[in-house]
Amino acid sequence: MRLLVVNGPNLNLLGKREPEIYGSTTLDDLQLSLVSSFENVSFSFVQSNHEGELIDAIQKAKVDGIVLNGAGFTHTSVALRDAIASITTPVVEVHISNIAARESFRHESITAAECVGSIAGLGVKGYHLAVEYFLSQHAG
Ligand code: CA2
Repeated sequence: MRLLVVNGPNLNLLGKREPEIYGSTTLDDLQLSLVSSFENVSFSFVQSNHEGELIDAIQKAKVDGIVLNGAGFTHTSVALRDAIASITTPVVEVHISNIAARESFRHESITAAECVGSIAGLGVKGYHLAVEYFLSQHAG
């Protein structure tokens, strides 16, 4: 199965700043861990600080599922939501931190309603759990 993992703005800093919120795993560590944990999955990875690049990646994806951490755009971007709504590929939203337990402006996800489901607050393990979900669906 083919999965695209999309990470939004500032997640290139994962593991390098604010470890008390986001942990010490870097984005490279996370991507390598996914590849080595799921040998039967063909992964592609996109990280961008630019809304349009995230939208292009979602529109162009030829995969069986998308794991999306839209980061700050989760709470602001109608355009990102529209991109998710425009495709038939299922999207699982992941947040490393528990957005419900943080500042009120993080409580609303504009994108979540267009996703099949969301995982938040379980650290980078959430990405692995999202992949497990897709694998369970793929198995029928
Ligand atoms: O918890 C998450 O995964 C978030 O999507 C992360 C976003 C935040 O705006 C969302 O509310 C929740 C922020 C990503 C910034 O990532 C950093 C990682 C390390 C150091 C600094 C920023």
